[in-house]
Amino acid sequence: MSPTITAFENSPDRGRGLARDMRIRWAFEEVGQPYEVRLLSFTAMKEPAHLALHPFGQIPTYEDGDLALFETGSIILHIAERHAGLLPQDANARARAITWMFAAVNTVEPSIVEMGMATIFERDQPWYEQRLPGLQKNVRTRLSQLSSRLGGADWLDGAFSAGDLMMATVLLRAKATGLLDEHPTLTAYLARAESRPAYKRAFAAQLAVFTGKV
Ligand code: GTB
Repeated sequence: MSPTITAFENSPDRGRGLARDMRIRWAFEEVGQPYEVRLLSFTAMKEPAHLALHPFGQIPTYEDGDLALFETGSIILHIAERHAGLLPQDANARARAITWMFAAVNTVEPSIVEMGMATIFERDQPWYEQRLPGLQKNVRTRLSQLSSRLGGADWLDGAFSAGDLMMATVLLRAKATGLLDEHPTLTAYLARAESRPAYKRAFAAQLAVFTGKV
């Protein structure tokens, strides 16, 4: 039996790569592991059956035999540790790749998500225009720092790794804020990631949920 993940039955972006099941789909495609997808409505995500898998009532989850996981970082690390292709063999390089996974979700993603959420949910608030510059500044700081570190390299630390996979999916959300365009190094990095055949297969599979074209 292939592992099963959960995903949105109705995603706000209509399957264009922003919902976090994209990360898991991409990781599976990179390592050549087939997978099943169970689609959930927003109502079903908050019901006991799903809460037993995911305490916060979110997607994605991962089930394989008697193992159930939530949190994309944990799921991708699990996949990367069991299959070749997403983490280097060398112990130090492996530790650095895992560090980039954490940096993506812990250090770069929060300001991007905060700004994205404010743009969607707080746009009509009287204080939104005052708050926006601070939110943008926080995103710009992280993107500048990341761009400086990447410099002229193709990937964050040697060959493409789970760290790049995670960072690229975070940058997809930054692209939606419009601020990524200020950093040609990062737009080129993201384009490199998006041109990977595994990414394209994952993107097509997520989109197919909404277009019906497999
Ligand atoms: N830290 C968790 C992880 O990494 O797994 C975060 C999981 C998470 O945020 N899941 C979101 C969710 O289930 C979907 S990905 N939200 C519903 C809820 O909390 O009730 C976030 C997301 C969804 C859709 C878009 N979009 O369409 O633009 C962008 C981001």
